[in-house]
Amino acid sequence: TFGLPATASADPAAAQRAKPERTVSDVVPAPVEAKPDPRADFRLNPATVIRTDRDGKQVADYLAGLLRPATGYRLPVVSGHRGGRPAISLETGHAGGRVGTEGYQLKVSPGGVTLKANTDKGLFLGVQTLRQLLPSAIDAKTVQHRSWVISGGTVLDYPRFGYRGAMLDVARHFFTPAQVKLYIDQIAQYKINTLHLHLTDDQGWRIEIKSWPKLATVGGQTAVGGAPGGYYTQEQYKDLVRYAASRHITIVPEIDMPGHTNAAQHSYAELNCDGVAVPPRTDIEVGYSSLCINKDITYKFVDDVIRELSAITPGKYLNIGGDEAHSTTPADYQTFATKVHPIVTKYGKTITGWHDIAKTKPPVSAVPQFWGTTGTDAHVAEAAARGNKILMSPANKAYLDMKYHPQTRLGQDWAGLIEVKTGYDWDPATYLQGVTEQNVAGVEAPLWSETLVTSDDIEFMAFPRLPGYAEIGWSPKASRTWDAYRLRLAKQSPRWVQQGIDFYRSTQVDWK
Ligand code: TNX
Repeated sequence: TFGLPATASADPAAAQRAKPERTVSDVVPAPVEAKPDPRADFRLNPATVIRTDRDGKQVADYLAGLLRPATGYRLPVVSGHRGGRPAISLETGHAGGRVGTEGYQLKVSPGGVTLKANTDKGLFLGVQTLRQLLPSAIDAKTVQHRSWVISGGTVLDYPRFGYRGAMLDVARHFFTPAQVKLYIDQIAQYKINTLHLHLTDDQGWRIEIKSWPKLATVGGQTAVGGAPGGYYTQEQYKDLVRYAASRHITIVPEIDMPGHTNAAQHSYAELNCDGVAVPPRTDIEVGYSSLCINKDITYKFVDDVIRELSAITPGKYLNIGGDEAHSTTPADYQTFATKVHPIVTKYGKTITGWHDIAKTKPPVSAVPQFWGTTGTDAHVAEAAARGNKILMSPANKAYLDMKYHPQTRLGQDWAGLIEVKTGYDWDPATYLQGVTEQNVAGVEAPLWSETLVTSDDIEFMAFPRLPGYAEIGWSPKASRTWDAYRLRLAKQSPRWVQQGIDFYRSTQVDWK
């Protein structure tokens, strides 16, 4: 064939050049403004460099780490101007007020790629967009001999809400630090910026507390259904926090109380009103346990736990649970809240908790997390009226542990079935009476783990729904429609295949 003219059909590289897998309009979450330009594609090549300034160095190294395995290119990270070589330039500062602290501006043209942001976090989030403009094969772990076209055009982007979260329940089943890191990488690509770790529950206590060592060594041994337990040492937790930070994700640790405390009450007899340790529980009942509200030792315990956890948690939020305290009387629940809220404040943290805490009139800085299933909740509406921001996780829309359909192998259905469209087609600023745009802190998608054992299980429930919650939290309301989203979502699936994500192939989406 040597010497034949290179027509479009005979030259696979040219065909790829003509048709990138995705354009700048196909990104998830949908950018605020995206203008595709098919004549402006940029082709990565062995001479490409990644150019950046001091503040962009970490993100540049991260980007190089993403692009090197599949391309096999050197992609050196350089500073300043190196004449002539085609570059991906990451620039911090002077990105304009409009993009704020998390936004970015991206320009892809034949001569190179320029990404500008006011912060390194903005650069990191812009890099997630950039990744999606490359062929899915970019996520392969070994060198692929092919061309690497980045779709041409411009993007101007910033988030609708500051809090875009995922929650992982590591208490019902324990997930190792490596498993949590894998999930962090999976959610980071959709611009999720918060990972809430549900660290304690009836079936297990998962964080080392040095002043109460048996919480971990005894309370950490159990899990649902007799599965092996486990816990994070403080060193392991700090390492997780650091890893998350490298993906610009903040960890919010949760200590659930005064209910969901059986593991603690099993570990220490003195936490029980009658001074007798309770037996361990590995079933999935809720609402039977309570700390002893009228004992001083209870508040010594809470103080110690919050002090130690605050010291290893750089993020501002600490979640104190508060849900389903059916074995605590309303008066005791209020007493407990009145004593515990100042402890959190004393250690410099801002309270989050399930929306049950709204009825205790927490400080206005506190962020109740709405997990109800109907559009009215008087206590939450009153909290919003007092000035509390609300984190939206309505269980019939945003619970990643709900089944997709009656036959889904994993998950529960108490809040309903959540197919991909149901999970996407709602808005956090209109779901709840009395809670409008300015009252909303953001969106979080909780993944409870009663039925989940492996990382495949996590992936099957989180994908394809999680990108939808990321988009609800990030993209302007006006640019979100199910009909357009399902097409963009479909184009994500080849990436998940490359990444080894075991996702649910919903029939609502025509997967690529
Ligand atoms: C309710 S939602 C709970 C959890 C369960 C979950 C299962 C909430 C704040 N509490 O204890 O794991 O349902 O879907």
